[in-house]
Parts: sequence; structure tokens; C-alpha cells
Amino acid sequence: MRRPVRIAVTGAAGAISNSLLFKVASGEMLGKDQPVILQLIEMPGRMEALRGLAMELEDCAYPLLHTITLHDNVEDGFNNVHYALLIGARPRGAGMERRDLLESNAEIFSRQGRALNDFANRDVKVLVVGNPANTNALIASRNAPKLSPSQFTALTRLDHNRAKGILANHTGANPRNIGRIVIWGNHSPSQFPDLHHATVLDEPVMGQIDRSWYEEVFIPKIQNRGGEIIAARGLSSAASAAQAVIDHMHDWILGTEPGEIVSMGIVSDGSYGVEKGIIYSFPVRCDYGRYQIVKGLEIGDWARERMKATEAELIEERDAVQHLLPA
Ligand code: NAX
Repeated sequence: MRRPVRIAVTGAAGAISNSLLFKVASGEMLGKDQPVILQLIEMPGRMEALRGLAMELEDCAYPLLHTITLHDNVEDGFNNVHYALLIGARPRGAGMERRDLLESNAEIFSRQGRALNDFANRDVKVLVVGNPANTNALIASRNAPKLSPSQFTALTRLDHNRAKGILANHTGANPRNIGRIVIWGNHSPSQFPDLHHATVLDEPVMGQIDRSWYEEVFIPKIQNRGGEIIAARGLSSAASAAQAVIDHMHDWILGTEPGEIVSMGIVSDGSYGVEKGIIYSFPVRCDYGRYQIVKGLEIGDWARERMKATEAELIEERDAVQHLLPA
């Protein structure tokens, strides 16, 4: 048996974590031979709820669950962690402007970045889920000068999985036989779900669907799926978000299937003409714990315009919190 790895989770008593932690403890994220230590972090007022969740985890008697520790601050919670799942964030309150949301989360994620810098394992891999996820990841990374920006990622795998699921339903294909979907840009309604490179059973998708369905139904559906779920169930996506966290981390750490492309929010190196330094969702492949942007995809003018629009939103978000970022 391997040595256990340490996984920190913020917002650990929240809805996403309630689904996620059981999957992590059962080995769905890191494999059935990898024991885990869960370092669960919550707001001080939520510690009782967290204690209850920890009891339930213990009661499952998972063979891979080595230890659970509970923390009401990130400085203790991030101690020596190999993986950090940053799920807790300040939700948008009534009358709150987008700028206020960005600023209040900037404070939370600056502190988390500093704590990762000072207390986490030097090779820590970080996934930001709490919204606005891309810009929160940027803020955390900029506050962690001892870590590489490539260690910070944002979740767009839920958008990727939604695109795959909805396309499978529309074409009658099994999701397993759909590949090479790309989500470009921000985890927000400005994102661009791109099917130009996608395949069903190795044949191009665009030859098998109506262009008007793609533009008028599919794209807005993926962009607004989160809102549609809130309207239908009165609560935001939780189980599907947890599955996406599992998929993102699993692929990053253990590798993508041969030939497969997945979408991850990562620091831009300027590929495809995207502004350097912002956290933008790109097509990637992963191997040996590293991700690499898939280069050379042909981008037409129509697609380029959509990639630019979501890039512009991320630049605007970055500029709105610039005064809070260390130089
Ligand atoms: P919940 O409100 O159920 O849970 C959030 C938990 O985080 C709460 O228990 C709260 O006490 C805790 N928390 C807040 N600030 C904290 C901090 N500074 N340190 C530690 N804990 C903190 O929300 P949930 O449904 O779990 O969603 C969590 C976040 O994920 C939200 O920001 C949400 O917008 C975001 N999402 C992001 C998605 C993505 O694809 N990137 C999809 C799903 C989800 O909407």
C-alpha cells in the first residue's frame, strides 16, 4: 500500500463537498490503491455541521480513508497538503454588484494563496471551484510566489461534462464515444463550448448535427446550464460539480485517456493568442501529473470571436481586482 496523501478541502460542509468527500474517500479521485488524509476546512460557524459530516465519513469505514482533521482556518488546514480543493467562496448576496463579489472573494483567495505558499507541500496541486473560479485562482496564485502558477487551476470540467452529456443525448451516442470537446475561457455564461474539433465514434460531430441547433440551442444551453438547474431545483449543481472535481483531479494526476482532450482552467502561456497570465480554459492532455495545452487546433473567425469575448471578460475581472494583487 502507498503512503497516504494529504488533501485539503475548503467549504467542506457545503453542498458540493457533501457529494465529493465520499467519492474521494472511496478512491474515485486518486485510485483504489491510494490512502488519503482529509484536512477539512470550514467557517467557524459551520464546524458543528462539519463534525457531523466527518462522523458520516468515519461510519463508512472506507479502507482508504486514513485520517480526517477539521480546521476553522486555512493556515492549519493547508499544512503539508499535496492537493487543495478550494470550494468555499462568498456567494453573491442580494444587491451585490459583480465587482463587490470579486473584491470580497479576492480577500478570501489572497489569504488562501498566502497560506498555500507558506504551509502546503511545494508540489501542491490546487483546484479552485468557488466562483468566480478563474479569477479566484489567479488571485490565489499571485499570492503564492514560492509556487508555480501552473500549480493553480480552475474548474471548467463541469461545463465540459455538460457539453458531452447533452451532445450524447442529442445524437444518441454513448458519452464514452464522444471526444475532443473544448470549453474555452471563463466558467461563466461567456464561455465558448466548441464542437468544431469534437468527434462521435471518431467522426467529426459538426457533420452529424445541425449548425443552427449548435449555435442557437446547444451553446446557450451549456453557457446557462447552471442557472437552469438553480431554477429547476432551487439549489445549484452539487453532485455533478463533485463528479467534475473528481474527473479534473483524476485526469491531472493519473493522466487522460490516450487521444482524449479535456478542458481545464489554467494560466495562459499565450497559446491561441490568449492574453498571457490570465486563468483561461484550454484544451489539455495530462500525463505524469502534468497538463499540456493541445496545440494546433484550427480556429476559424467565428470561433475566434467567441474565444476573444470570453477572454475580454477575464481581462476585465483581472483589472477589477488588480489593486489587490501583489506586484
Ligand atoms: P454551499 O453554500 O453549499 O457551500 C459553501 C461552503 O463554503 C459553506 O459551508 C461555507 O460555510 C463555506 N465557506 C465559505 N467561505 C469559506 C472560506 N473562506 N473558507 C472555508 N469555507 C468557506 O456552496 P456549494 O454549492 O458547495 O458551492 C461552492 C462554490 O462552488 C460556490 O462558489 C459556487 O458558485 C461554486 N460552483 C462552481 C462551479 C464550477 O464549475 N466552477 C460549479 C458549481 C458551483 O456553482
